[in-house]
Amino acid sequence: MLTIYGSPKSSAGRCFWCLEEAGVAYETKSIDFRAKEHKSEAFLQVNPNGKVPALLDGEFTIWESVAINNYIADAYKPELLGLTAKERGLISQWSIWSVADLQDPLIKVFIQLVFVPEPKREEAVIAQSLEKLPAILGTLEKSLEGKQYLVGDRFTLADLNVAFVVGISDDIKFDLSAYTNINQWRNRIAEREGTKRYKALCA
Ligand SMILES: N[C@@H](CCC(=O)N[C@@H](CS)C(=O)NCC(=O)O)C(=O)O
Repeated sequence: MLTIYGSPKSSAGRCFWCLEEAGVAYETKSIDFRAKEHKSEAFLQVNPNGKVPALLDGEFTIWESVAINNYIADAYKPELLGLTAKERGLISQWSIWSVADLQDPLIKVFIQLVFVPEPKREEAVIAQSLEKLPAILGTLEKSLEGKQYLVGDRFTLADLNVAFVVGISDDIKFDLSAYTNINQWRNRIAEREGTKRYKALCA
């Protein structure tokens, strides 16, 4: 039995989604941040960074959400990782891009709007981050031109990891209406049973 630490509404969300796509049985251990459980000796044994998510598979432990997804796919649904070296390379490219480039401005705005009380908000951080989004989202929009999915014309970890981060735009009410290809791709992904099961966990 697999054990995932964290909540579907955190960075761990992409791992819950991947577990649902892989169709593998798992149990959840939520971590009480207010009680500083993530910094407890017991949890630091699981993830020395004191962060969620982390995944246990028997005696095996892994942390860092994109790496966890690679592991889940590799172990339980390898086609999500790509069928050829070229597909696997491109899926890795998009997965890394989602956290290295796309996530940074979205998360900065999310933190300001959701966690920082209004009088203390750093409007400059919000403005600078929002300014970066059109170019980054433009890369995704162009890459999806004439395509159903990012790699190999079927749903893979590239779609899951990128769509998870694009989802932050809903939380910050960023208007995506001009991005036709991204919207069609998101609608396609939303129809998947794995996506529906994951979204139900967040409801
Ligand atoms: N790069 C890590 C980030 C994990 C992360 O920052 N998790 C947050 C929750 S969304 C956390 O546990 N924060 C606790 C802390 O930083 O003390 C991953 O993607 O797994």
